[in-house]
Amino acid sequence: MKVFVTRVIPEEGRKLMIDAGIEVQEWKEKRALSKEELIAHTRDCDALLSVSTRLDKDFLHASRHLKVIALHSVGYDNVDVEAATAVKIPIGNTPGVLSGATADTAFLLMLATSRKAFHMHKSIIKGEWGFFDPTANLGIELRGKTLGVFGLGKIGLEMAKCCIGAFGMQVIYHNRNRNETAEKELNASWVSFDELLEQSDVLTVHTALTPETEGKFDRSAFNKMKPHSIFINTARGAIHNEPDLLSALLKKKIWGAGLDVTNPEPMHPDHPLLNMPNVSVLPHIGSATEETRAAMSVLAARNIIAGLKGERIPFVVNPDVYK
Ligand code: 8YV
Repeated sequence: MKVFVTRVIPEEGRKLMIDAGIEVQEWKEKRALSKEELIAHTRDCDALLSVSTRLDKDFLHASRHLKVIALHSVGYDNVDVEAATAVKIPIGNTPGVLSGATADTAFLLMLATSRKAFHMHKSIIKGEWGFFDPTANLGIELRGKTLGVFGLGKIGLEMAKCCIGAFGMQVIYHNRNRNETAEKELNASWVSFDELLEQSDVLTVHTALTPETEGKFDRSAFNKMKPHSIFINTARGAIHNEPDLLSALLKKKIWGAGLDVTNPEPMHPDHPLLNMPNVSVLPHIGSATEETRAAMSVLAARNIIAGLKGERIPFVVNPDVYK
């Protein structure tokens, strides 16, 4: 049995597959594969372990011989899941193990933005640490403020816990369905989307990218937010409209923004958001810790091993494939 892996992954996951008797063929070049290359490389493989690779209908139809596809991510917006189900390929993801690391990144962006930390660091490098002015470089404080979570699932819950523990923030959230565990554990209140926009001092996005959430944070949403609010997105860049975000910041409709995800990725190095004092941008490193990436590779490997044994994969995103 042979698996094609679209990037070099942590040793933990690779070893698990090798120990299970699977031949592991990794794509070692530092560039993404084209669709044609991906089809060609998976042609003689039984499984695919996919890292940040678009798997569209054409690819899935051309690769219907695959017994399983494991993603090295919790998000599966990169995959045409309906097409995978139609050709009976189970798709697996890596839920849970990256919640802490991703929430840490959201917290880091919130705090860095509130104190203009990225901008201040750049100003030292530019030789601008000069005369002390008590009215300059002022940030805003987070103690006792309201955290609004858009998509209170595992990651949102971790972020909310950090914000309560560090700053005693009140938590409000908007989900399609109420999260009663979070309501009990965090004393969080469900609010409508408009109320979330109007009441949050920090609004943090932790939802999946779906047709319903795509472009959700646009001009009309930013216009409803508080002028002193901070917008944080560590989920997917396509959930916010980037030109509308830029314009909301320039027009002071909101105070600041922290992004680990942009639209498109990578963000262009000349993008104006990168030079705004109240904006912090990171290059999609939410899950990038040694511990989390190792754990993700292990879950992905477990999906591959089960799929190749003909068993139900443990973290399936399209359970209909087993009907
Ligand atoms: C992944 C992510 O590491 O898991 C996700 O959904 O966004 C990331 O943390 C990245 O997409 C690479 O697979």
